Amino acid sequence: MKCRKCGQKAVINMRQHKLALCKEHYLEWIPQQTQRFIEKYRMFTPEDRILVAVSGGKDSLALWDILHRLGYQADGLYIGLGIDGGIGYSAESLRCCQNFAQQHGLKLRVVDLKSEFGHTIPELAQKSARGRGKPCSVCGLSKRNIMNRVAREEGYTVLVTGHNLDDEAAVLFGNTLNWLGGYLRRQSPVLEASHPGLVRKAKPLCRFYEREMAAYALLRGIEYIYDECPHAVGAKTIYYKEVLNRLEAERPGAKLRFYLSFLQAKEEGLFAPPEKETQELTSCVSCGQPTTAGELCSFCRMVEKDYAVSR
Ligand code: Q46
Ligand code: ZN
Ligand code: ZN
Repeated sequence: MKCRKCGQKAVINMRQHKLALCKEHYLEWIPQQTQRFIEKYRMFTPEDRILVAVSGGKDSLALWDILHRLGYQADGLYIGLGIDGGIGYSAESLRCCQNFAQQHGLKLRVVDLKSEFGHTIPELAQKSARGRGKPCSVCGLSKRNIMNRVAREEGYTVLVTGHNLDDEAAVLFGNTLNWLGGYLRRQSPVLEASHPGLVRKAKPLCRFYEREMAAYALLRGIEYIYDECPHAVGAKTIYYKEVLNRLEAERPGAKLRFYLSFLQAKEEGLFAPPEKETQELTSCVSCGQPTTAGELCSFCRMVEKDYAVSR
């Protein structure tokens, strides 16, 4: 297989694009495409101050690398979840993020859940009814609260995450199987801030396949944590990813078409919100974040109750 641009040996063949590229041209193509998506979905401009949520995995570190290469002002945010799972998951992922930041002279902000809020994610999941022993719901809630809070308090205008096409298609598949209208309406490459207390969110990698990101990270020599979070085992999205991979193997491009046709249908008004869908948001009295949950937001209720008990 030869590179379509220069005829040298190709390192990747993207059947869905009918495009094979050599290392040099692939490493050029990815940032060019990312820039196209940033503009197409009006994610941000060079004037924005960008906060990249980094987990130590290939996608978020590749995203940080791409934004840096494109000349954006992007700092990293790492949230220490305190997950070990017998593989030192959090410690190793933090090390990868710090290593990347240091190599590229970039600023990494670290928030450690245990030292700032008293508990790790597994501890919170044990205590909280919301977790019922499974940490992902507690973890998602904590990450959303902290990411938005840091972005707001430190003057970032946009928060970006490394979700790739496989992630987005799996979530879309789950939401479609259950026709979850509210989630379908909100799923988008860019989510405008619907309240002064919220920061705009964007997913610049949403049109890249996971294997394209893995190839990019590898070819750029980015050191990332290979292991998935140990709590991801058995998650529904992993099952949806497998189903979609089977479809993709037989019909190259199926995943991308599924996602892009959804975006198109949305643009054409298929998921327009009902006229009276206004959710009242108030500010949490403890952390100031917008909430629909009453005086205290769900995150503060969870950590304050547990924290107060253990102090
Ligand atoms: S980090 Fe957290 Fe994920 Fe681990 S505990 Fe679940 S939600 S699986 S992206
Ligand atoms: Zn080439
Ligand atoms: Zn709060």
